[in-house]
Amino acid sequence: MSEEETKSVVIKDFFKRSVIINELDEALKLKPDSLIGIDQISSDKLVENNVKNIEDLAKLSIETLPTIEEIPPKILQKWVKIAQVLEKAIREKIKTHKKILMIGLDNGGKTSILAILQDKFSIIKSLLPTRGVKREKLDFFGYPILSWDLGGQVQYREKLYFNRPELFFTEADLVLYVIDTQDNDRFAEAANYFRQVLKALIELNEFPPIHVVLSKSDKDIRTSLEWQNNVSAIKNKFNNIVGEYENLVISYSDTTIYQKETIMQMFSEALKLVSETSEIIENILEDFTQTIEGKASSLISMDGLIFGSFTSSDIDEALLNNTALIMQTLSNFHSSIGLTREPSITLDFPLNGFAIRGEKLFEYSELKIPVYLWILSDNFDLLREKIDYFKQQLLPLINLFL
Ligand SMILES: Nc1nc2c(ncn2[C@@H]2O[C@H](COP(=O)(O)OP(=O)(O)OP(=O)(O)O)[C@@H](O)[C@H]2O)c(=O)[nH]1
Ligand SMILES: [Mg+2]
Repeated sequence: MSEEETKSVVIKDFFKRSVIINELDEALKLKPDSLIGIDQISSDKLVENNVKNIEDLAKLSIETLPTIEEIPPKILQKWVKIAQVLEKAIREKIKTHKKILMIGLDNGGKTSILAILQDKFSIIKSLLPTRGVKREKLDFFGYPILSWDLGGQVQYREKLYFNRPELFFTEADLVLYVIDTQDNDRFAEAANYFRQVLKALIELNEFPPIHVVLSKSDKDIRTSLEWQNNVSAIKNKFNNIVGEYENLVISYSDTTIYQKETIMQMFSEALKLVSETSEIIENILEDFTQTIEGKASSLISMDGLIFGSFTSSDIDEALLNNTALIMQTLSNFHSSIGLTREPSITLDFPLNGFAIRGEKLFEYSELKIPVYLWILSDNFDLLREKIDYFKQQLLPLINLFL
């Protein structure tokens, strides 16, 4: 399938099956109830209020939503966001790939992280310092990505990147700034480089989301006071730098190449910053969790990308996500020895009065990667009844995640 055709299919997934779309541009002129999740009565109410089609719906502003009788504001907000994503996708014909910049001092662990992400475990041992910039096209969880790994040795930092910043720092969709948490002698140097990168971006009028990767957070040292002090020192330094600029926010994740799941969680957090649809996915997960009276839910691909989570407690979220990632590793192992993949996986904690269950929802991208909806709950009675409704809403959003 050509990229154009793939995209039409992705967009058609937003519409009810009975709706026939010949030209994508016409799709925005359809009545609101041609979208999955909008019923006819609500659609008629929208039309009465001059929201005649999907284009009108996308034009509403989330901040100043009109009050429409019988449509709760939260629901209307969700529909507006979906209409906006759809409009953008149709108008832009979707950019073909996202560009991710990996930046940080030499020896920080950038190339190693990219290697682990691609399951290239055996090359780690023989990695050499990256010479200049290494560009690579990756199939990132089934999404096309271009990674730019900027070698951090001093000669490149001093003589290359800042002499021609427009060649390196433009059109990035995401910046991952990698810092070695074990190398406290170089925190000041790392912070200094970070400041230079920020300055270059701002001068170029580029404002990609920035995620700081606290690398080499190996399991055996994480409990040590020294490592914890190191992390606090890094966050202090970096937050101070960011504080000098208005409206600039950064987030952090810690990783170690010895636990692939830390790298998957870091990428999931970072990609959520880039995603157009992650916020809507999380709204839908909230609605779902409340509808089935669960404690937490997460949508995770079999290769470990966490599209979104909902919970009212961070402990429940950590419990659910970590359990789900390990159960998925187990399921992948079972599949590798020839067992059929189970559509539903459950782990029971009878003494604690709850269970964790993963339901396979669908497969996405040309790689046919299974996606599971994971739920932490003490009662799964409502799940069977409601799951199809949410599945239909989530699929198109996953296809447009990046
Ligand atoms: N203990 C530990 N060592 C790591 C980890 N990640 C990377 N390393 C080691 O750190 C060294 C440098 O890793 P690279 O990935 O080459 O670093 P880089 O940031 O790409 O360096 P440049 O290409 O010079 O900018 C290698 O010896 C890795 O094995 C980690 O999570 N824990
Ligand atoms: Mg490197």
